[in-house]
Amino acid sequence: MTQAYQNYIDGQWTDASDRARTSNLNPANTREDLGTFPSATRADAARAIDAAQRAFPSWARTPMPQRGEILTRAADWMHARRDEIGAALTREEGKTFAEARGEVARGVSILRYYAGECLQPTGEVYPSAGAATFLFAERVPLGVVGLITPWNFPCAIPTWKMAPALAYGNTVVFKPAEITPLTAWYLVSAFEQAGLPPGVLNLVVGRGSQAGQELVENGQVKAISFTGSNQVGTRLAATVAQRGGKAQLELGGKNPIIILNDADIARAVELTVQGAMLSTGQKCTATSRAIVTREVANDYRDALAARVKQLRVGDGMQSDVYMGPLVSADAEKTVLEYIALGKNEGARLVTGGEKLRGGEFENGFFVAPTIFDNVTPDMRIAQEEIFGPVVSVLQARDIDDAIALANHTRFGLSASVVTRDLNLALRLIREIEAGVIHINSMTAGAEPHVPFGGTKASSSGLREQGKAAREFFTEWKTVYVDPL
Ligand code: UN1
Repeated sequence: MTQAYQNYIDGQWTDASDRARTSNLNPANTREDLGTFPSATRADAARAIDAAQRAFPSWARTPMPQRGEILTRAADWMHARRDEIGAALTREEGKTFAEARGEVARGVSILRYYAGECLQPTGEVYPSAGAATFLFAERVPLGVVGLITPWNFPCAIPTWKMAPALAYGNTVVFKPAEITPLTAWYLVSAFEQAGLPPGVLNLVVGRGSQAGQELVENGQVKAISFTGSNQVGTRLAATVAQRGGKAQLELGGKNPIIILNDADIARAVELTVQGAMLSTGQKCTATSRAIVTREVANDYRDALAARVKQLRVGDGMQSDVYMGPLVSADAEKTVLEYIALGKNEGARLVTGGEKLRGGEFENGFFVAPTIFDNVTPDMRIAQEEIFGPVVSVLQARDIDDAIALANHTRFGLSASVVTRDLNLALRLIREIEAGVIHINSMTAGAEPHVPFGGTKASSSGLREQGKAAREFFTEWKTVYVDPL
């Protein structure tokens, strides 16, 4: 018997009003069913919003240090179950257990960081033109916020939205991606076990077109934080803006690694492989373009191909596997279409390029790690987000050309530069259009206490994480106090 999971509304685990249920299948082996989940309707989401609205005044008045203690208890609960939650994450999303466990550990760090933020100043005192005036401005919560999160980081991304939202006094309706609801269930359970009052955090598992749409359109929801596709995100932001709400969007990327003449080729290859192939390339921060100066291009490409050919692909629960499956049949189809497109566009397939079949691959969505070279800047595989284990190698004439190529994209999330030359590194830090720059580390990765987000089409609205998150999840209240 597979377990039947429920939504969490107003402190109660509850079925959706529509009885339809969806099975949560393991992308490494679709014969494994991890349980059935409800499909929340708009009415269910509206009930969750009402509950969050009712819970708001008292949560906003709860002393911040007390809110912080609840975050700490949720962190402790997750930390104690990190192996169990990590395994659930691997089995529903596909990334390796080492990565999944690391992601749970990241979730724990994020909760602890925002527990600490609950003891930080909440405003500023200003000088006033009035001799006796006490003038201050305080950051106050917004009210009900909606969190719409993707499947690729089903623990870290919801946590980095939820932790600041709750710490700063908002109440939350959380709609995770419907294909990774089990990690979301653990996350909400952590807060339930930590003693979060009813209605402060509500979980609605369902489709974007139903539960998601209600969050976007319901006037009680003051802000939506969304991570996902550009197509959905920009539509969502327009609707939210029209009703006076606030939106924070984290969208796509086409992140380059730039390899300059002086780079250590072995290191450059390792950073490319980590950035491109971990999580099967399914990160908005994944490396998808390798821009390499002409003199070292052949050496780099050959070394990269040799390394990629060695990567062990398989079920992420096996300890020797480097790269798991794609998350779903749809994701696999999209990646295979891009590979076909790359060939048609005239790029040269160096390695990979096919679906892996038979044996351990038979019931999963496995695609071989893939490298293209002879990629030119306007090819669609050099411009569009593939979200899979595919790297396009582009040759640059010189450093100016490398910078121009790096910026020749509508995205601007992250970039990585491999060089020992400090002057060059400083120049690239200045000239590359990206929200996050790595010198000699991979394009992916985000520590909890620093701002995270992109420029150009990669993000819109205020940054996530660190102290920056406060700007999105609060607003100013300015107070003049005069004696009578
Ligand atoms: C990371 O690189 O570790 O959806 C985080 C994504 C990004 C988060 C990346 N918003 O992949």
